[in-house]
Amino acid sequence: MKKYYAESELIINPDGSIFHLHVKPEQLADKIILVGDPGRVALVASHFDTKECEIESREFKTITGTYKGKRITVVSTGIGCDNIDIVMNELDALANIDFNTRCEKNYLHQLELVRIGTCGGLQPYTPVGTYICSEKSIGFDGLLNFYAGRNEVCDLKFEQAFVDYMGWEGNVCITHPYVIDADRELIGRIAQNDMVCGVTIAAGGFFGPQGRELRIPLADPEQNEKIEKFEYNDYRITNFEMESSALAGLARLMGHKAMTVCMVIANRLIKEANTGYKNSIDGLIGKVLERI
Ligand code: R1P
Ligand code: URA
Repeated sequence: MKKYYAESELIINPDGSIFHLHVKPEQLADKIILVGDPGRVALVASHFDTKECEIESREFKTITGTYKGKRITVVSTGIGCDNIDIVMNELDALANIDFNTRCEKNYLHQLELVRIGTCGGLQPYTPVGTYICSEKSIGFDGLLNFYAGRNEVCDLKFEQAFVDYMGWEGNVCITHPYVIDADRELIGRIAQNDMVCGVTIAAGGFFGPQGRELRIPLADPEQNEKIEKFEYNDYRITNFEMESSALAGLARLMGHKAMTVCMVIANRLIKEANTGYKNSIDGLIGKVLERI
């Protein structure tokens, strides 16, 4: 007996598109590039040879087209893992639920998702301009804790080692972090030998959760100093961004392949930032389009 998804659970617009993205099932490619900034969608699509659709709804801008014969959809997610919950569930529904019957399709339609983002570097070898692939993500965002199967897909030993090291056990103010791997094959294909692979902290905010203190003091004033020095099985934490954990975690639970690669725009150790990064991220976009 196939599960039926009621109108309140899977919201389909009168034109047959999915609720937030406004995309219809036939408009989605199997290869998907996710970006945070809606303005970055046009930059990715400027490389396309053809364009078949362009859709805009809230912070979600979508273009499907082709690059050197590959059909690719580029979607903006806006900022944060809450938006990744929406985007991943809606993309998965477009691929794996029949919108006419509101039931799951017979076979899994696997998607390949690469997020191209910006991040803050945490090591001396991750200066501004470095491309960092998130081999593992530590989710400070708590999203995956709401889904069954979370313990089966997460690296629980790494998780415990990190919580013990930070001294956060029993601290009810801080959400229990989850540790999740990106798709290994995808990482190998996209990173090749010109990107750094590391552990990314996906934070539930840009300021406090990333150890930035403006006028309000932090709950753990030593947070970033400890994070920069953390080591586990030869892994070091390389960068902060805000979506890679939710993307890798939901993709794993849904059966899709996903990873994140970010360009460093601020190095937190040496306190430098590049606000004019919008042109230089095009180099990273070019590499991902060639390798996806
Ligand atoms: C914060 O400035 C935003 O930048 C990073 C973070 O993950 C967060 O979304 O990624 P994007 O440049 O893709 O938005
Ligand atoms: N994006 C983040 O989330 N953090 C940074 O420091 C830079 C970009």
